[in-house]
Amino acid sequence: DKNGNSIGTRVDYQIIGIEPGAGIMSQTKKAIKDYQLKDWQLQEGSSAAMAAELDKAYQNKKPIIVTGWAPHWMFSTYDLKFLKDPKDSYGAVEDIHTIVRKGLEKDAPGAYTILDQFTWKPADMEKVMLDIKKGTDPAKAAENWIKANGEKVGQWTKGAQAGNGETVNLVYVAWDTEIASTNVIGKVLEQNGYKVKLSQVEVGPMFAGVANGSVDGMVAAWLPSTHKEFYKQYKNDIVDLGSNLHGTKNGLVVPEYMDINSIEDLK
Ligand code: PBE
Repeated sequence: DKNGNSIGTRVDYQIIGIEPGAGIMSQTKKAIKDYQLKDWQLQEGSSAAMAAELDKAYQNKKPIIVTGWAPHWMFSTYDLKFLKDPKDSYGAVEDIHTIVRKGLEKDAPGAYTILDQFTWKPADMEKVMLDIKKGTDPAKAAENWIKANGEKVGQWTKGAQAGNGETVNLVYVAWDTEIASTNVIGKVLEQNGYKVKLSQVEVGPMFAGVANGSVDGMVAAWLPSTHKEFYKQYKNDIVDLGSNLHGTKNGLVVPEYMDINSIEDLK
């Protein structure tokens, strides 16, 4: 309803979004349709700007609605909740897949094996994300985690031929989840004889680069829903090495102190 105290009025009918190409942005547009939130607007921006706005609102106990995802450091930094999504606009719990270019297995078999064997848990990723959030340089945060998790890393490198200084080009988008994972796997490849180059790109070019072979791979494909359009477009030109993490979630996120619990409450 539109009376003065409605949640819409209090947040100016704004949902704070992130980069326009992100899957969570299309999912949110779908949610706006599915729940008939016709007065609402999805604000485009960046993951960093979204986090800054959330922080500002939270410090002032102001209402705010953001597009959010887990794993994320924000859940251990603030008391937050996902709004319930009974219409399933955001899909179910997902996996993050590792995807490499055709020919990598032949050109850099050790790197291929390590990328193929890379798998960890949401709690692992969260540790790295939180370290970065606290100000540690991403490469250093990756090193810290690797040092503390030798056994896990040993499973990824098991049986992998060492590199000979070949360059491995990895691409990623500046989402906090992907900054963490890409730095960790990049550092592991480096420690196994490869020269690693990390490039930050937009989500479309990330898939396109692996598909056209101009880069070697990425660990950032959220499937089956978030990136399904990209996956559909490029699936014949890429090598999908399967899940590197199970248990992600996308949705609308608000501070616990807000008195709404479901996307339906926005109507
Ligand atoms: N995210 C983080 C991405 C995938 C990784 C949820 C912001 C997206 O929406 O495309």
